[in-house]
Amino acid sequence: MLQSRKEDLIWPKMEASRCVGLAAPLQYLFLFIIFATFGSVQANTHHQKWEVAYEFRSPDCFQKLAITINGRTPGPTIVAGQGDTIVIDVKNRLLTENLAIHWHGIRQIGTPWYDGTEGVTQCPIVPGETFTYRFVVDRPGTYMYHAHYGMQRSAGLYGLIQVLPPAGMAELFTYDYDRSIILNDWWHKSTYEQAVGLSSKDFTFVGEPQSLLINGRGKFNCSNVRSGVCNETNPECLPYVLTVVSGKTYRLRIASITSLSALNFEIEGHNLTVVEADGYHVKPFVVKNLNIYSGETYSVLFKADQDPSHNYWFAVNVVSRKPNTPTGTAILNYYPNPPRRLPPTMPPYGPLWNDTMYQLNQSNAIRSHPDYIHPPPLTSDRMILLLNTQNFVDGYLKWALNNVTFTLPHTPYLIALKEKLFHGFDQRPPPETYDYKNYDIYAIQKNQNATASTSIYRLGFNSTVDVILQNANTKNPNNSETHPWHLHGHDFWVLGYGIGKFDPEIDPKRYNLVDPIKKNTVALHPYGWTALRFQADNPGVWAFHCHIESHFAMGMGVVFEEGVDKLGKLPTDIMGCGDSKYLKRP
Ligand SMILES: *[C@@H]1O[C@H](CO)[C@@H](O)[C@H](O)[C@H]1NC(C)=O
Ligand SMILES: *[C@@H]1O[C@H](CO)[C@@H](O)[C@H](O)[C@H]1NC(C)=O
Ligand SMILES: *[C@@H]1O[C@H](CO)[C@@H](O)[C@H](O)[C@H]1NC(C)=O
Ligand SMILES: *[C@@H]1O[C@H](CO)[C@@H](O)[C@H](O)[C@H]1NC(C)=O
Ligand SMILES: *[C@@H]1O[C@H](CO)[C@@H](O)[C@H](O)[C@H]1NC(C)=O
Ligand SMILES: *[C@@H]1O[C@H](CO)[C@@H](O)[C@H](O)[C@H]1NC(C)=O
Ligand SMILES: *[C@@H]1O[C@H](CO)[C@@H](O)[C@H](O)[C@H]1NC(C)=O
Ligand SMILES: *[C@@H]1O[C@H](CO)[C@@H](O)[C@H](O)[C@H]1NC(C)=O
Ligand SMILES: *[C@@H]1O[C@H](CO)[C@@H](O)[C@H](O)[C@H]1NC(C)=O
Ligand SMILES: [Cu+2]
Repeated sequence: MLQSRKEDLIWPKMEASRCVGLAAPLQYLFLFIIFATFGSVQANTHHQKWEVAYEFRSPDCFQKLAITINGRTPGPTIVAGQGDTIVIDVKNRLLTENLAIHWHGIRQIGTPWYDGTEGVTQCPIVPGETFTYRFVVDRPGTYMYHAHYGMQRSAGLYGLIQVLPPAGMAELFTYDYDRSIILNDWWHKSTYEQAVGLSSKDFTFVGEPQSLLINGRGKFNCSNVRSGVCNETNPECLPYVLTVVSGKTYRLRIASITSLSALNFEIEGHNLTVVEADGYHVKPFVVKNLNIYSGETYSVLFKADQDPSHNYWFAVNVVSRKPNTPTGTAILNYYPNPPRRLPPTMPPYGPLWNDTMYQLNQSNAIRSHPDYIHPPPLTSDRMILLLNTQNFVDGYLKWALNNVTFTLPHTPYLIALKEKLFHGFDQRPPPETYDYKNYDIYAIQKNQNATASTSIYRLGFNSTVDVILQNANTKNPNNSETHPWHLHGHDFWVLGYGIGKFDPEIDPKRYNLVDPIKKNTVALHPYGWTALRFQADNPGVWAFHCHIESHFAMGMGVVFEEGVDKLGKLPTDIMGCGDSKYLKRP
């Protein structure tokens, strides 16, 4: 904590490191808030007004329409103390497009209606309307926010949330400065073109991204693009520069909000010590480079202990899919070298993209810090085994879980359940398991057709639930993809990973019940399984889905309900769509 404060005091002096495009006024506002809270344990309220609009932007030098918050993409970083209340008035100025914003990693205890998941917890914010999100950030750590309507996230609506521990409470690890990096992948096609391609009978995949962005900046090779649209000297696409002082230790918060890509992050010549994952303390381990899946956040420590006479590369490379995107780069600048002087080397190209064992190994290395173990319940009340496959529904390509592809109802579940509008969605329970004895995960699914459904899993309140994600072959021979699964409203324990078919008789005996990490997003590796456990103790309705934007759009998700009967009256501002049209007060 003290370290974080120190960095906030010093940050404004470090000019070069502030070229990220974070708005100075907001930084100063946060500074003010931090000063105001110093020495007090009182919870504060952070009130912001956001205007969300399309603007022409060139984050990778190529001009396209991007969704901005108060003119910026990435949007402002929210910095708050544990227990503080965040109030954000979101004005939708997209003219012709609905909107919803999800606060990724914030559990929304007591405020499930402000989770920002359109169709699940709220009606969309229609153009011209202002919607106020109000929630408490209850755990210190690194989190994110992003659009949760259609495939809007990939248009640029995203940003970071930093929750600081209470004053006087030191972090377990020490560092001199606190810095943040948010990673993204970027397409030149509009989100609409992408969505229409995915939802047509004549299926067109979004394809590999044109660029990888580090703090909203990338570099596209403009030489084959007609002039005017792409300009490599546009200051908007200058690389991000992080200036370091020799001998100092840096905490780097790294978040990935990619729409498709699994990434590998490396700082040339510098090892990284992993200390935080999704807001939880990690038993520290050292890596040369870090795999980060969409929806995950990490903190790593690195020491500026290399030859200070030149600069070094930050390099971001695609893994898990055959890369067709240049390495994303930024500059690690050793003071007092010129900030933008290019390193004398080629950027690192990262590990072999298809080295699944390397990725699995790193996933397995993420354990809870021994001083911060949250012990999991040793048994569970229910096991839901979800087979991930590609199928067709009426000739459209979809992703399915146990043959069911997810579709959103017209009336958001939370409203439908609380207001007893039960005809709003399919009341039959979705399948708990699949025929794991006979199914061949290495073959193309024999059952070509799945069914589309709005059905949900109803969980006993405060019951302990295990979810096993089982990967399989896609519609292409010898192909299985990586899926980062994200759970809303909870953090889960990661009990284990395996390659091959999960065996409910044998594999639970190998669960890590000693020091499993808690997370909100976890990777399902190719042909593998991932086992999770969580406590259904947060009344509400919660999405659990693949964080790949196109996969979720193709039905790769489920919904859990628990304890909705325990909730008080719903705020009427979440209503107004589907069967809740008449419930909204003017
Ligand atoms: C950009 O593309 C042009 C034309 O294909 C090529 O000659 C040039 O080497 C590329 N530049 C970089 C930096 O890759
Ligand atoms: C590219 O951008 C730079 C800096 O904004 C400007 O000076 C230059 O004229 C632009 N070039 C083209 C071809 O538009
Ligand atoms: C990084 O860690 C590896 C393995 O622990 C070690 O061999 C190497 O010397 C370290 N590199 C630096 C730059 O500290
Ligand atoms: C990984 O991909 C490369 C091509 O990018 C290929 O040559 C190699 O055989 C692949 N390795 C495995 C284990 O599939
Ligand atoms: C697996 O990770 C550990 C550190 O957690 C490392 O020591 C080991 O070399 C790795 N093995 C492989 C095969 O990558
Ligand atoms: C799958 O659905 C298509 C049409 O959507 C239909 O023509 C075909 O017979 C179905 N296949 C099976 C095995 O049911
Ligand atoms: C999925 O469909 C196949 C073929 O129709 C069937 O054998 C299997 O039981 C179904 N699985 C589930 C979980 O419904
Ligand atoms: C949930 O169950 C745990 C024990 O498993 C208990 O300690 C806790 O008080 C329960 N919480 C609620 C809200 O019922
Ligand atoms: C798929 O893999 C199997 C064995 O791993 C191999 O026999 C087969 O030829 C491969 N098929 C294709 C289409 O690559
Ligand atoms: Cu996926």
